Amino acid sequence: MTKRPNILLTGTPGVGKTTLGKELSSRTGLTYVNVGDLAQEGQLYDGFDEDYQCPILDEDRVVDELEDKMEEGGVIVDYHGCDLFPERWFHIVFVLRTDNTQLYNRLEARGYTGKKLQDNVQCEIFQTILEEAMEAYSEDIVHQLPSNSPEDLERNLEQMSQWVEQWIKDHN
Ligand code: DAT
Repeated sequence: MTKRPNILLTGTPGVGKTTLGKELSSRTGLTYVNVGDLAQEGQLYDGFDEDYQCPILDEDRVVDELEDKMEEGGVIVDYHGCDLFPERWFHIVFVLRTDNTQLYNRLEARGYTGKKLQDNVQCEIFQTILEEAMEAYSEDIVHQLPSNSPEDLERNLEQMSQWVEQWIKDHN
């Protein structure tokens, strides 16, 4: 069977992971997995966060749920965090980055207000997810990509598709 890489797409909510991940999946044939949706479907939760009014992910059950698929390879994982996944799963990690004003507008359009809106924009300003990724994975597999415009999206898609194609050639 053809070996295929696993990709982690991460970054603050609203940076464009889902948009990019779904399109990359259709261009490369890799399987797109949205961890938020997976948790929702399987009710993979452990408690409720009163501050943010949202359920808390049961990380162990999410990892168990994904393990077989990841072992097989060819998965694009989309999640706004990264230190819950085993390091061995991923061949490359992309951290999408968006300018503050842009991100603010996108999250506001999504209906975020108050503390939730502020905390997410601050998360991007402080590069929280980038630092988390740098700590959780080998720095040479972690790549930051700008995600501000449709041109950025297209450029990222082209670069990532090429990377996937090359990886498959090199490993088969
Ligand atoms: P995420 O999955 O990271 O939460 P998303 O894919 O849902 O983000 O995108 C959030 C919004 O931003 C959505 O309305 C689409 C838009 N968007 C995504 N990538 C973009 C880009 N490169 N340029 C402009 N808008 C983009």
